[in-house]
Amino acid sequence: MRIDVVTIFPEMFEPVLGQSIIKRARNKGRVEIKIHNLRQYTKDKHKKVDDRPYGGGPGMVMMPQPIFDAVRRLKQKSDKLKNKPRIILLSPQGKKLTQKLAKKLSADRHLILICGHYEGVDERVMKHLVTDEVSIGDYVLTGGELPAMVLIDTVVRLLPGVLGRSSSKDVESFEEGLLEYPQYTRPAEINNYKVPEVLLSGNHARINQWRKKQALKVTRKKRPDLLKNV
Ligand code: 9D3
Repeated sequence: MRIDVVTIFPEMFEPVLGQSIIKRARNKGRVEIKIHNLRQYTKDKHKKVDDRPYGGGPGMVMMPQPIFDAVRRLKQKSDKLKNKPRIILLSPQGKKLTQKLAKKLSADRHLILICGHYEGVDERVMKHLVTDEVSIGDYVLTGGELPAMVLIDTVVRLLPGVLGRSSSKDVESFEEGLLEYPQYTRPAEINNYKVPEVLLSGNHARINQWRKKQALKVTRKKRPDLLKNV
């Protein structure tokens, strides 16, 4: 998969996307991630990316020209591969990012992410360029950069060959709609707190039964809303 990000804060990305599983996925060639500075596509000497809203009112609006030009340039790479990129605007008005949406996005060849800012983006960008508007939840952030990184993180870990076998099973578990069962590691006792006896029993039928029951119990207690989907 190829992921292009268009942003006015390109420096925010490398410290996050250059770590851990995403770093490994990039090094293994499972994903190519490129960050593009929107200011490179401006045409005035001050590299202006925003302007005052027509009709008046507070705040600034992201100008359409640098965004159209940046995305036109990035689309050319997809045209050569004979596929249409998905052009995603990270926006508080978007469809909420869920595991289901992440799975759908992970099947694509090329994502172009546009990070919004200020009071908003010129409506013509949404109408004529963007194919998907995505939000990460109902709270107000300062821009689309953190949401873009969240989206990249959740999509990249779903790409073939990125996760090992052991961690891919939690993909299934969340999709079954339950939280994880409680986990323990050594020591078997700390500050008088003991690991549940069943886990030390070696009886895998009993252990599996216990874990299933615990997963239900934990879900009922912490996220009862999830049980409606099971
Ligand atoms: C002035 C009204 N604001 C809407 C509540 C405008 C506005 C606020 C914050 C416009 C952009 C932003 C910056 N946030 C994002 O670009 C954003 C976001 C978010 O704030 N929450 C959850 N998901 C996302 S995705 C992009």
